[in-house]
Amino acid sequence: MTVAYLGLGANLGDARQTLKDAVVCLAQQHTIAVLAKSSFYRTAPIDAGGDDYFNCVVKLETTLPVRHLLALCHRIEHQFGRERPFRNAPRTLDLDILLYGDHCIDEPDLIVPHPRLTERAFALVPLVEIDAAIVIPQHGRADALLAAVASQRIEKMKSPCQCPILGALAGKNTESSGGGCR
Ligand code: A4P
Ligand code: MG
Repeated sequence: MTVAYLGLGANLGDARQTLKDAVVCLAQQHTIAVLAKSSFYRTAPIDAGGDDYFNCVVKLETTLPVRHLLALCHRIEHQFGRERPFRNAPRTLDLDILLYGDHCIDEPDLIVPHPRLTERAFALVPLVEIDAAIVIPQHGRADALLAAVASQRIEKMKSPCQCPILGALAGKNTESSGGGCR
């Protein structure tokens, strides 16, 4: 079992509802146990256009090797209607592997820790919310990086995602979900 952190982002369609459904969808996977999720944050697009994003971070435990986890992320993005017309285009759902245990991977199609994690408030702030003392391999404590991204606009949503589903899904009972994988 490996503990991993996924960054979720969306700024097309009903982005907030999409994030809620995507968290449920992750929890419905038999290969994944969702351990924690951050609040939702409304964030200014960074290096991108379009509407404000909604972002959050999910902490999970998984039996999946990292490449299988990446493939699962791509599959779920596809289910949620993700298209890639150009780099950093607005998206219905983006799932990035921020951390996978303490692994450091540097391959053409997979870089972990995520290469831009340390530069982005929309990833760092929810990550630190979940695990205040988390260490990013090769970078040190995440909370020490927050000052450098303090100018990026990020607003914590007042009513965090109400997801009784995470408890309900302990037994992976998809019948009662009322959301989740599409
Ligand atoms: N890839 C390599 N490493 C990883 C990883 N750790 N996790 C590859 C996931 N994918 C990884 O990804 C492009 C390729 O990166 C994939 O083929 C995968 O094999 P993608 O999902 O098609 O596109 P992406 O996520 O837009 O790419 P990237 O480079 O991760 O973009 P960024 O840097 O994450 O920027 N502003 C706000 N406020 N909120 C956002 O969520 N997101 C972006 C995307 C820009 N600005 C944003 C936000
Ligand atoms: Mg991505």
